[in-house]
Amino acid sequence: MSRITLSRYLIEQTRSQETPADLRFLIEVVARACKAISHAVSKGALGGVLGNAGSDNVQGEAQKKLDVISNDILLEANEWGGHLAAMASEEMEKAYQIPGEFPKGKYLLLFDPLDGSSNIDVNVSVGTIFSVLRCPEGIDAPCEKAFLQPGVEQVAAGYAIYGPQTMLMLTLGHGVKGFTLDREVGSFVMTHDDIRVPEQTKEFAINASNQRHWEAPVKRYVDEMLAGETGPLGKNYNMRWIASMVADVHRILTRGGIFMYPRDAREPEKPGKLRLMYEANPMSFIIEQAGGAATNGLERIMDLQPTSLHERVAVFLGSKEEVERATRYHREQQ
Ligand code: P6P
Repeated sequence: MSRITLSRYLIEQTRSQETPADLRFLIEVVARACKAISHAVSKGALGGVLGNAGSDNVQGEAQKKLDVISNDILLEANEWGGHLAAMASEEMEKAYQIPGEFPKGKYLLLFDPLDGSSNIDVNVSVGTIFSVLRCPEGIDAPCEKAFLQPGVEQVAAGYAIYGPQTMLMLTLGHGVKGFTLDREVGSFVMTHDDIRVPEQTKEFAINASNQRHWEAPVKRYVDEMLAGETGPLGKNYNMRWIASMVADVHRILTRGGIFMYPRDAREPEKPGKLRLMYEANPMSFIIEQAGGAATNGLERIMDLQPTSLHERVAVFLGSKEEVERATRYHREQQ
């Protein structure tokens, strides 16, 4: 059987009128940028790209050299094509306007160029997360407000994971497809046609060192899983925490599980650590398209109305049965 490359998949989606040609072009450009990021990441110490850049991002976190390199790769790849109205990134405080010499398009692209970058220096999988929105009509220079759309408005979302394999997981709103990079040819080849998250699981992901800071529903839920088959859930659970959202979510997309980053008492004024617009929303879109669920403990993440570009959110996502249980415990606490 002939291989289905990302390009062939996108052309066939366009032919069936499900994917406009300029959205197809956008995805191909982002995929090409992810190949370049994969190449930069894989050099490691040999490429002089490890360590800190000597600057902080908008969250006040030290930027890694590869954070900045990855961000620049995505900006440079996307700014000239005429498919975007503007871009936004975890690494930039304000929206990035398309330079005047280039035509503008109708989409907004948001990304975390290198999620989990604290893991790079220890050679753990990292990734690029991206989300695509339509730019509201009649806006020539989209400022932050144009981006503030709920996750249900996304027309596409995906991530690249730079691990033992480089893979691109993509949804255009018609399920989730997985593509593996064939480095010999330089093409992403479809290796996972219709990915489904198992409704049930025995695996959870949370940073357990924060337990003393969690709210009561999270403590109850995790305690019940730790109680195993002798406890109220009647089964033994396993735990994984890679501290790279792309890697943890990829495992869950592949074999089920629940990923949790709850709000906690360390920063009570913040609803959580992860960012809504370019981490939680795209990952929620993918997980829901694969039959899973994603809430902030109380509400569906993709229904949340954003109020700022870099706002944070609590995240419970993955196997539907467990996300519903965690959410039920929060609602009972209300
Ligand atoms: P912690 C990486 O910095 C990140 O944003 C996500 O990729 C990851 O899930 C989370 O933070 C890890 O946070 O507090 O466990 O280091």
